[in-house]
Amino acid sequence: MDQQAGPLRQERHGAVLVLVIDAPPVNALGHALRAALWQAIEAAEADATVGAVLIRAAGRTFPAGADISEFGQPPRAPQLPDLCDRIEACPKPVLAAIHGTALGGGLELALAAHARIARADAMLGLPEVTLGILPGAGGTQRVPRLIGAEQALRLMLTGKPVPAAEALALGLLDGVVEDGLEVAALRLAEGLVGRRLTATRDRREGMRDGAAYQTAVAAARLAQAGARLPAGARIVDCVEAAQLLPIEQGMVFERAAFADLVATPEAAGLRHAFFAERAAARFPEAKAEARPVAQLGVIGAAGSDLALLALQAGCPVVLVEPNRPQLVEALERIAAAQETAVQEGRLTPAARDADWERLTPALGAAALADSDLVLVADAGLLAEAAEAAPPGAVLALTGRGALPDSPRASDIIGLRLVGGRLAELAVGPQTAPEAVATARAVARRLGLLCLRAATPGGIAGRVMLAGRAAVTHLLAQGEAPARVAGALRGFGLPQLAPEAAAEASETGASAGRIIARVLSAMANEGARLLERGIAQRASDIDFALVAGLGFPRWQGGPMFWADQRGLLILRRDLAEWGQEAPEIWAMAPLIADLAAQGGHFADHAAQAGSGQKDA
Ligand code: 3H9
Repeated sequence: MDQQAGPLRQERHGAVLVLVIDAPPVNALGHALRAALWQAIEAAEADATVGAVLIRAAGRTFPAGADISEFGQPPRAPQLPDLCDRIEACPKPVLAAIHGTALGGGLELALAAHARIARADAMLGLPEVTLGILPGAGGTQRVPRLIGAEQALRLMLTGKPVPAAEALALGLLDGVVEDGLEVAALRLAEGLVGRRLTATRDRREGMRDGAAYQTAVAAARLAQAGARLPAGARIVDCVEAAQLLPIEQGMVFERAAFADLVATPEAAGLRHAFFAERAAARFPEAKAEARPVAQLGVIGAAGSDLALLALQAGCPVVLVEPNRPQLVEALERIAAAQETAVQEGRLTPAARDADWERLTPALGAAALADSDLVLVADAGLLAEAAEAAPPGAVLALTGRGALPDSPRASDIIGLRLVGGRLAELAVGPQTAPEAVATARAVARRLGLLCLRAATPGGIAGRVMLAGRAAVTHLLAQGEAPARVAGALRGFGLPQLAPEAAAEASETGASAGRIIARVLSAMANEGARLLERGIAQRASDIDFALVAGLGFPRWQGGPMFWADQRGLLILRRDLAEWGQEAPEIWAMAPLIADLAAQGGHFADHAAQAGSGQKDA
């Protein structure tokens, strides 16, 4: 009989027990799922009628890893490494059938099974390093046993997933099917009934050439020398241990390294950045339908950078600038950027020529008659653009400031490019949800990450400016430029360092004091943006700084920094420094309110903070 309960479903097909993981959205291996898998394996082992076990997943993907939200909390048994060992020790063959993404702990689970089959479009990877940790469920020990040190280190140190075909060639998989994974996997499992397969821990394919293994470890160790984050070096140590130690000890070694890394502040910052990025993707307008955009208009020479992005994305672009010399300059800027791209091998001459064919320069706004979205890079030209663009076209202002009143207010939105990677979308009270959805779809098409702000927006820029003001104040008060620069470089914010300062990196008490001054100013400005409803959530501010302005990802962001330090401390500091320079440090009332409740910025959710992701 089939059973349906919780995150694991069980189905019987003759002698094959099929375990279907069903824990949306990404089948992360949280506690309830681990416990259910453990019990199911125990039961399968005890049940004489079960001859083989097949583990597969419902929904869009095989498990995408351990449940990241459980990190930083007390571990709950069964832990993932123990579950993997339990699966591997099952005397009946266990087969994993992979679709979607088998990442991190998900791939480690599959590697603990005795055989693996995947759909051709599946991706397999070990992205733990991007979270400041390492594969901690046996991955550092099992993967090199199968595929050797060089490839194992490539997977673990880059964190980049590989397609199923490559995983098959490497030796991570035993088979790949174009489609019909469920049926193919079941057939395979039926064929395995009664057989005893070699456990991954006992395999040696990747260990045959001991010298090559050592060479790969030595090269990776060299490459990690001086790395800012510790995870890479610990990964190398673990892969080396896989060769030097019996697997039981290798596992203990890995577990200790994982425990060390997961507790580092850098890993906490990277986890915060991971969830901040996903929270920022939740827009209240997620359900609104984006209008189709076949042609993009850009009005104002200052929009040449966006025009270039649009061309690179394959979009037909009309670039309007009424001032002829400025139009020529804008075209020259585009040509120069493309030339550099060609010289650096990022663009072929043929692709460059195709870009130019898609570009229509014009002096008059009338050329925008077929543009479905117009990027207005000069607010003075908005009225002309509004008149020329067809009804329903979205008008996206790329500059600073509030959105102007206009009969077309429902079509108007702010779209500010931050650091070449992030689009801040400033939504006005009258902006239609469809206009938001359209601007977002276009920004994504241009390869940009998106952040929703309420008008006038400018989240990342304002917070960075507050940090800059604090630096200027410290220097004016006589703080040595080299010391300020050293502290900022040490923290990972060289972009705020005074330019002429010497190349030093400062640590210790004085660095801590300088960082506290600068980051408090940034968090204080962030609090003002929250109070005014310009930012939806504190984590959006962190996301904007990390994604747009190079704030070090492992530091999480200024709001995270303040939360970690404690808002009571922030309040104390601001009360003192606000006397000295109120324009920088005068305390935002939100900080006093949250501190009085023992709260954190993370607890503060603006009304617009809900919403859903779109596709
Ligand atoms: C690990 O495995 C450690 C082990 O080696 C050792 C352990 C002892 N956990 O990204 P999306 C949520 S470390 C918890 O928007 P997509 C995410 O927050 C892990 N939650 O979807 C979001 O929630 P919400 C190694 C997770 O289709 C929702 O799922 N694995 C996890 O664009 C949808 O996510 C990784 O680092 C998780 N592991 O991309 C892989 N993953 O809707 C991390 C996702 O509430 N995940 N969520 O905002 C990914 O890279 C992408 O999610 C994936 C799908 C490519 C799978």
